Amino acid sequence: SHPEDVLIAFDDFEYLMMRYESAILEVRTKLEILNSELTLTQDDSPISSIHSRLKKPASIYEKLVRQGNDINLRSIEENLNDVAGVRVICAFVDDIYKVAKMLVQQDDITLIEVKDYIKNPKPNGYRSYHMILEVPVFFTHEKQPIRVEVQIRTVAMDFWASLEHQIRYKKDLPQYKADEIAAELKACADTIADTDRRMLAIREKLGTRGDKGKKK
Ligand code: 0O2
Repeated sequence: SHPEDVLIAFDDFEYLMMRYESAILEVRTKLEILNSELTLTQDDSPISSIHSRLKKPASIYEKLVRQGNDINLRSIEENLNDVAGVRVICAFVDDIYKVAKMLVQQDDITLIEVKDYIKNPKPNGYRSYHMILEVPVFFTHEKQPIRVEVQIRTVAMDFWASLEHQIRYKKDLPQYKADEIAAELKACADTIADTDRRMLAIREKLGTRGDKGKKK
């Protein structure tokens, strides 16, 4: 038996997960629609890809324990903002802010929290734009607001975050080695951020992504 089995044993656990999965679908659809329209009105797609995941019971359990919160369904809804997670990969840094703005300005979306790790990178070099949103989902008998964590980053930021995430799990290193690797990773993150800036400057110089005049 696993510790998270206590969660799965709750009557409505599956139902709660279905609701988070539905909220993921709603947000994904909104993003796909924005991308379709922007692809028509501009030269290129601002969104390269969209990924989503439902947090696994073991991770939900572990996070509630780590936070010192109760282990029950209400506690999940009240204390976890990232059970439903959507990751949006953009081509250029300015696309991130464009997509975020267009999503948040939709009148059924409630913005709960923003963490801009692009303007304020984490000390380890992590960059990404995080938002906690609440999106209403219509079920058979009611409409419910559901929380979704949306992470928006460039292809380059995503490349760094994926590799850093892999490396982080290899922990049994002597301290001096760990420090050395952390410094290397930070340097790579800064190089990548610089490359993102230069790619954006190139695009601006070319003047591509022009308005095709179809915008309202
Ligand atoms: P997973 O597997 O992606 O779900 P918390 O969520 O409580 O740990 P906080 O401050 O509430 O922290 O959330 P934050 O920092 O806005 O976002 C946390 C998520 O962002 C992480 O989820 C990662 O997906 C990503 N993230 C944050 N910092 C880093 C980092 O330094 N490196 C990488 N690779 N990803 C990061 P989880 O829950 O850790 O994992």
